[in-house]
Amino acid sequence: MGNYYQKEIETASREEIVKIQNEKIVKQVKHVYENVPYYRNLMDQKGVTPDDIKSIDDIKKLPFLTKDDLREAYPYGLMGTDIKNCVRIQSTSGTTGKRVVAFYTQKDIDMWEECCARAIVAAGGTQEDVVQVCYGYGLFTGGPGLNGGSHKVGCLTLPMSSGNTDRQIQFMMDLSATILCCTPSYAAYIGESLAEKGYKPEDNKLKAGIFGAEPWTEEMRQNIEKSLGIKAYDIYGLTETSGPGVAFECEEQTGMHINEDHFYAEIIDPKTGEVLPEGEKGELVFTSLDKEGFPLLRYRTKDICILSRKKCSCGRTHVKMSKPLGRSDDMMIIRGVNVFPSQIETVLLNEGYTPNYQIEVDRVNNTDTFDIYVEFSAEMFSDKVSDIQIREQNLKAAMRSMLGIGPKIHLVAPKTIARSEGKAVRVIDKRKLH
Ligand code: DLL
Repeated sequence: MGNYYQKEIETASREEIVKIQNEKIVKQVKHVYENVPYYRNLMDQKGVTPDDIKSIDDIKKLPFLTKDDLREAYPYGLMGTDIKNCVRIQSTSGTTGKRVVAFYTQKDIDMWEECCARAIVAAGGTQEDVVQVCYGYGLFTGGPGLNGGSHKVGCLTLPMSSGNTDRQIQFMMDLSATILCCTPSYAAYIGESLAEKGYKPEDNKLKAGIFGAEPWTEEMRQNIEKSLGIKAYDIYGLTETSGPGVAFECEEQTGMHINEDHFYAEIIDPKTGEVLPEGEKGELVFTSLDKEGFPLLRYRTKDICILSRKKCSCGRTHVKMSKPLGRSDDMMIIRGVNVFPSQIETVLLNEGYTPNYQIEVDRVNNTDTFDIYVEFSAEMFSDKVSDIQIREQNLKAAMRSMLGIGPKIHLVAPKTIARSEGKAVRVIDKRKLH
């Protein structure tokens, strides 16, 4: 059993959690109905009134919200309270279409930061720690969320933001940072840069990392844990629900506990909208039970995952979500075959490559092309063209056996694929499919 930031609620019995959810949902639906005309319309169209919601089980009666609704209601249409009560805006990192803009009251910020504090304590954080936050600060929720959580725990916080890796490393080493917060791709890059500068994993004082905001595999976890000499924890969230900290990993590292006293999770069939039983794979839907500024009900995340109520050895009782296994919209269909970028990453790391790669999909003469650019490491370097060809063929075969489809592999020199300081752009899909 580890430490908890808010032990009573993090280890509450099922009955206690349901009781809290029952009370909060009744209040929240009434609040939204009275304050958010956009959602009131959706409820009216479905013939549901706040009186129909008597407990958390009644949530199924409510209409879903989607990203399209957010676009339509942009910017203020889903705000849950007057501007005068809100103190902060955050926004998505997305560049397509209109951005998602979320609003926070001071109470919302406190709740969000407490969720992040739970994640930091679950990763072993205490007042003794020096937390280096290199998620982006600004509109993106990563920096502000983990920064706030780190303050709540009482850690010495380094608000680095992303980028300038030499400076990150200098601060990390000079100030003996013990916990690193950033995207997993940036963590892998920092590990690689440390090695290049001649540091061994044991030369840094880091003990843990809290990595999220993009999909990453178990293989990537092992790669980061080894290169930095730490335990790497996953953290999940989205701007629409506040930001990081909606769910976080504990010492078991087998899924992320969802902060169920604030966020109610459902898994639905993305095609029919039907709620699926525990253990089934489907689209994750969140209801924020007590947010005031941006109180989304039944928001469809498009993240595909599985929920589990299996007892956790850490003592936390909140339901766990698997790593997102893809998005209902990131799955690529290449020559009729379903391909998830995470499968490609798994193969690359299993075959001893670095996590520096890019996937390119295009359509030429009505046929899909599928190319993977991956860096070979210095040890693999060979002047002999035939050596490189053999490596490319082997990797292609490994991909084919995982994916059922063989991509064209391009081994490229170390450092030729652009490094990411935030979310890595892994897939370039040039096909116009929509
Ligand atoms: O990425 C919030 C965040 C910041 C989470 C820092 C964790 C750490 P958005 O930019 O709105 O918010 O993107 C949300 O990113 O729907 C997922 O598809 C993806 N995502 C977030 N965390 C994870 C994760 C932030 N741990 C979208 N694993 C979500 C896989 C993740 N995907």
